[in-house]
Amino acid sequence: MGILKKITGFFINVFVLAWDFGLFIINILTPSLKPGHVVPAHAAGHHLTWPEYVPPKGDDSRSACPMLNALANHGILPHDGKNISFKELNTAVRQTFNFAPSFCFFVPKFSADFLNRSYWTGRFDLAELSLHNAIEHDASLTRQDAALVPDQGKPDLKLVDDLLKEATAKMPDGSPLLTIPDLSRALSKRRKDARKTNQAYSENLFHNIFGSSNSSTMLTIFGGRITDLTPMLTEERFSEQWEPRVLSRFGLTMAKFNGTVLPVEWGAKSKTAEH
Ligand code: HEM
Ligand SMILES: *[C@@H]1O[C@H](CO)[C@@H](O)[C@H](O)[C@H]1NC(C)=O
Ligand SMILES: *[C@@H]1O[C@H](CO)[C@@H](O)[C@H](O)[C@H]1NC(C)=O
Ligand SMILES: *[C@@H]1O[C@H](CO)[C@@H](O)[C@H](O)[C@H]1NC(C)=O
Ligand SMILES: CC(=O)N[C@H]1CO[C@H](CO)[C@@H](O)[C@@H]1O
Repeated sequence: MGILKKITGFFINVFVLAWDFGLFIINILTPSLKPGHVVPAHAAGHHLTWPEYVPPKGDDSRSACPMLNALANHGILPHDGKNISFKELNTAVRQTFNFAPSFCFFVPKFSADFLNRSYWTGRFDLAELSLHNAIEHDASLTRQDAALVPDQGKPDLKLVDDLLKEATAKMPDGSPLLTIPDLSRALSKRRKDARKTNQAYSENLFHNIFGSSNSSTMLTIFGGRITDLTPMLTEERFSEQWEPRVLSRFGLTMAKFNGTVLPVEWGAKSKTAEH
């Protein structure tokens, strides 16, 4: 990478973190959104009605990310999952999941970088996001390792079932709820199992933290609700009347998110050490 690119990259990161922290503070100071009104007007899913779900077929492109696949399955991103701009990804993730704009810029920019494309003008197919050891990593909760199952575009229903069964808490209406310790336990089981079954298994702190971040969205954006996670993880579909459970006016910031991720990762670490 050119030195100029490195320097620009550094300033972009500093800017995004400062922007994110600003939004974190503004979220504390401003009133929350009302349940039922999280998805903005003119966006798909406003007033709790989602565009029709059509499962992927033929050579539709899908990624290792259940939530991005759901966007394509509901036609919020192109249904074939191809030729998507990074800017379009940013907007779709912000409006649909109520992630903060800082996050919605950061992750697509990170993806454009590892695909050697421009964030501003570049395009990608969903399957390209599954590049091994960029974001995609071993011991995921809904996918077998890439060395065992090269097509990362489909969930492994046995793994999903194992995960959903970990939920120990209950909603007031009695439906099951996934907690931080539940998720830590599930991650540490997956890591132990993947280590045993995959000759090419690799793990490092960077990917562990990303793994915990990616799965922690199940606790934040999905509020741990198994009734919403079940269609999302098995069919990559929004449940009827779904909306993000994060009510912050400017969305879920990376600063706030870290408050969930670190306890999950800490719990998974200590459980793996115990074995
Ligand atoms: C902003 C663009 C995004 C990109 C580029 C992206 C990319 C990815 C990739 C490549 C993976 C696979 C990681 C692995 O190997 O486990 C992944 C997993 C995951 N992502 Fe995303 N993602 C994005 C947004 C989101 C959003 C908005 C959510 C939730 C609302 C989400 C939730 C998840 C979850 C729960 C997993 C873990 C699945 C598993 O462990 O099997 N992602 N993401
Ligand atoms: C991708 O989309 C852009 C912009 O809409 C378009 O100009 C281009 O021709 C498309 N490429 C393919 C391969 O469809
Ligand atoms: C991006 O460029 C780097 C350095 O030239 C190269 O090692 C890497 O394989 C490229 N990645 C992709 C996805 O093409
Ligand atoms: C949150 O944690 C990630 C690592 O998961 C780190 O890169 C980032 O700087 C942290 N962000 C903030 C705002 O603390
Ligand atoms: C939604 C989410 O937390 N996605 C994370 C998945 O992992 C990548 C990189 O490995 C992070 O950049 C994303 O923030």
